[in-house]
Amino acid sequence: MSTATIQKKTACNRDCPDACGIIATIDDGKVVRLQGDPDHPVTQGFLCHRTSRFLDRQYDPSRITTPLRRRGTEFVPISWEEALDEIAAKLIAVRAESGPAAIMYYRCGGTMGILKAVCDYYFERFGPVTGKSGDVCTGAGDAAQMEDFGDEESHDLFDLYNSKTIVLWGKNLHVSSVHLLPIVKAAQARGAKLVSVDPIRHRTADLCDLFVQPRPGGDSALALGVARVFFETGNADPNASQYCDNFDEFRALAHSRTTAEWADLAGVSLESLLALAEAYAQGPAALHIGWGMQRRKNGSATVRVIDALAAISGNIGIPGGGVSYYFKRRGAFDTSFARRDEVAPRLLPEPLFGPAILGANDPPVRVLWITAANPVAMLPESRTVARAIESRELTVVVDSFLTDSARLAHIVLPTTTLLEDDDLLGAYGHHWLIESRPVVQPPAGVKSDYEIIQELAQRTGLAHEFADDIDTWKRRVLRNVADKGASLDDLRRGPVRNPLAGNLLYVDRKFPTPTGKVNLVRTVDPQPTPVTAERPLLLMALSTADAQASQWLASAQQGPATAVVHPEAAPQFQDGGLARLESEVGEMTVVLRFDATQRRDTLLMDKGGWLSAGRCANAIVKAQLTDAGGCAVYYDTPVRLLPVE
Ligand SMILES: Nc1nc2c(c(=O)[nH]1)N[C@H]1C(S)=C(S)[C@@H](COP(=O)(O)OP(=O)(O)OC[C@H]3O[C@@H](n4cnc5c(=O)[nH]c(N)nc54)[C@H](O)[C@@H]3O)O[C@H]1N2
Ligand SMILES: Nc1nc2c(c(=O)[nH]1)N[C@H]1C(S)=C(S)[C@@H](COP(=O)(O)OP(=O)(O)OC[C@H]3O[C@@H](n4cnc5c(=O)[nH]c(N)nc54)[C@H](O)[C@@H]3O)O[C@H]1N2
Ligand code: SF4
Ligand SMILES: [Mo]
Repeated sequence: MSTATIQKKTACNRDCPDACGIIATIDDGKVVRLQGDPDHPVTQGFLCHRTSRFLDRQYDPSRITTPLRRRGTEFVPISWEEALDEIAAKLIAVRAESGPAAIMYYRCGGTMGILKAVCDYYFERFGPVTGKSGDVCTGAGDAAQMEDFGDEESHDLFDLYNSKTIVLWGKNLHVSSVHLLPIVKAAQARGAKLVSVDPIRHRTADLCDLFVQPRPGGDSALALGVARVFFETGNADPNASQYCDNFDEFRALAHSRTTAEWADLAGVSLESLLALAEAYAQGPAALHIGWGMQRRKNGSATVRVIDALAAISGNIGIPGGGVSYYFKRRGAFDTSFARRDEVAPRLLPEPLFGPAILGANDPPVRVLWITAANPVAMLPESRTVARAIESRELTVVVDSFLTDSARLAHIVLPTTTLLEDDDLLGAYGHHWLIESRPVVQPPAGVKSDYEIIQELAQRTGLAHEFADDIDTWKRRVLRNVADKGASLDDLRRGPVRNPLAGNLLYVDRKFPTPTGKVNLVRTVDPQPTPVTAERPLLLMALSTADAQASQWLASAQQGPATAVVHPEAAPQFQDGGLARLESEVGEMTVVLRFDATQRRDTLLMDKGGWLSAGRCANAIVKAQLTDAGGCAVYYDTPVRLLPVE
C-alpha cells in the first residue's frame, strides 16, 4: 500500500437482507477496492457480486453531478439555487391553492438507511402530503405474519445450527440472500437437511437434499397437503390446539381434499409432497419463507397457510424451529418523531402507482417527489407509471443517475451513493445493526438526501426543525438502545447485535394476537394462478445476481431482454432466437433461452430491465393488489410467445 492508501469501514445500504459491513480501500481519494468486513458475523468477509463491482457504478461517467431542468425535450444543467427555489415556490403555491394532498411523496428501496425517515418527515411537516399505502416488496407476507402471530420477527439466524431440517420456501439464496449460504452450509455439515420449494430451478436447488418444484402459486395446496399428512401420521403437535385458534377449522381445511388431490393442485407428484412432509417432520425444522412467493394474488393467504403448518407441527417456540420471513430491521430504532400514515391526508396504493395518480381527483396530484426509487422500471404497468410521472405539473426525482423515472421528471437532483452515505442500518435478514459512513466525499455538485431536505426546509419555513446534524439524528433514533450497548459510539466501533431482539420467539407459546394464540388460517383459495390455453406461461421477472433491481450499467442494457423457458413451452421457436412476449397489457421483444430443468408453465426474466432499453418486464405486468397487505402481483401475469413479424 502506498502512503496515500487507506482503508475505511462502512455499511452497504442496499435493499438486501444482509446490510453488510464493507471495507473500502481508498487510494489518493479514489475508492479502488471493496471487500466484505471479516469482523462482521454475517458478512464473514465477502460481498455479493453486485456490490463487489459497485465501483463501476460509483465511477460511471453517466452519473449526474448537477441539478437538471427539463426544457422542452432536453435537460439543461441548472444551479442548486435555481432548482430549490423553483421547487420551494411550487410546493408553497400548490399547498396554498389545492392543499398539501396535491403533493405526493414517494420513496422505495434505493437505500435502507433509517434516516431516510427524516426526509419523509420533512414532507409530513410541510404537509402532511399524499403518500403510498401497501408495500410492493413484502406487504402480503407482512400482513400474514401480523395476522397469524401478532408480530413479525425471526429467530436469530444462527439458531439454524439447531435445526435438523431447513426449508427454504421460495428463497433464492445465491441471488437474494448470499450471506445465508455459509450458514446453511455449516448447518448441513452439522447434519441438517436442506430443502428448497420453488417453481423455478435455481442454483440453490443444487445445494439442497430435496427440491420440490410446484406450480407457481401452488404453495397453499402443497402446504395443506403436507399438513394433512401431519394430521394423518400423528406428526402434528398434540398440544397445538392449546396455543392455536381455529385448530379444528384448519384441520378440516387440510382434510378438504385428499393428499393426492393437493399434490395434483400444487403441480407436484404425490411422492414429492410426501418427501417434503417426511423431511419437515424431522424436527426441529426451520422454515425460511422467501419474499417472492407472496407477490401473487393469493400471496398473503399462502404465507398464512405456511405459518399454520409451522404452528401445527410444533415448530414454533423451539430452538431450531420457527417460521422466518422478516427480521424487524427498524426494531431497534426510534422513529416516533414521525407519525407517517396516521396523519397522511391520502394514501395511494403503491402497486397501482400509475393508474392511481392518473385517476386521483380531489385534489389531483400536482407535484410528485420521487426519491430512492425508479417506479417506471420497478412498478407494474410501467407505461402508465411513465405517463403519471411526466404529466404532473412538477415531478422531482432525486437519484444519482438518469433512470427511466428521472428521464421523465421536470427537475432531477443528484444525490449520494452508498459509498458517500451517512446513516444507520438494521438488516431484514439478521439482527445486526451497523453504521454507514462516507468513505469518500461526493463529487462537487452532489448533495445528500438530508442536505437537500435541509435546504428545502430553509425555503419553506421549516429550517429550525431540520437544523440538526446527522449525528444528532442518529443519537435520537438510537435512544432506546443507547444504554443497552448500541449507542452511536458503540456502532462506530463496529456492528452491534440489536439488543432488543431475542434469540428465539414465542418460547412460552404466548402470542401478541388479540387472544394470545396463533391465529390459524381458516379459509383459503388454494387455486394456483390459472394460465390459459391462449397465454400458457406465467411471467416471472426475478432478482438477478448481476444487479440491484434496475441499477444496471447502461452497457448491460443493450439488445432485447432474455426470457428463459422450457424448450417444450416454445416448440415453434429456437434457443437463442427472438420472440414477441405478449400479455393482456402489452408486448415486448425477447431473446429466448431454453432450459429443460424449468417447468413448462413459467417464463423467467430478470427484474429491473429498463423501459428505455425495451427490456422492462413490468411494462407488460398488470397492476393489481394482493389479497392483503397491498403488495404488487408481480408474477401472476399470463403471457405467450409470438413470432417476430
Ligand atoms: N442480486 C440481487 N439481490 C437482491 C435484489 C436484487 O434485485 N438483486 N433485490 C432485493 C430485494 S428488493 C428484496 S425484497 C430481497 C428479496 O428478493 P427476492 O428476489 O424477492 O428474493 P427471494 O426471497 O429469494 O424470492 C424470490 C424467490 O421466490 C421464488 N418464487 C416466486 N414465486 C413463487 C411461488 O409461487 N412459490 C414459491 N415457492 N416460490 C416462488 C422465486 O423463484 C425465487 O426463487 O432481496 C434483495 N436481493
Ligand atoms: N417484475 C418485478 N418487479 C419488481 C420486483 C420483482 O421481483 N419483479 N421486485 C420489487 C421489489 S421487492 C422492490 S423492493 C422494488 C424496488 O424498486 P426500487 O427501489 O424503485 O428499485 P431500484 O431500481 O433499486 O431503484 C432505486 C433507485 O434509488 C437510487 N438510489 C440509491 N441510493 C440512493 C440514495 O441514497 N438516495 C436516493 N435518493 N436515491 C438513491 C438508485 O440509483 C435507484 O435508481 O421493485 C419491485 N419490482
Ligand atoms: S447488496 Fe446485500 S449482500 Fe451485497 S454487499 Fe450489500 S448487503 Fe451485502
Ligand atoms: Mo424488495
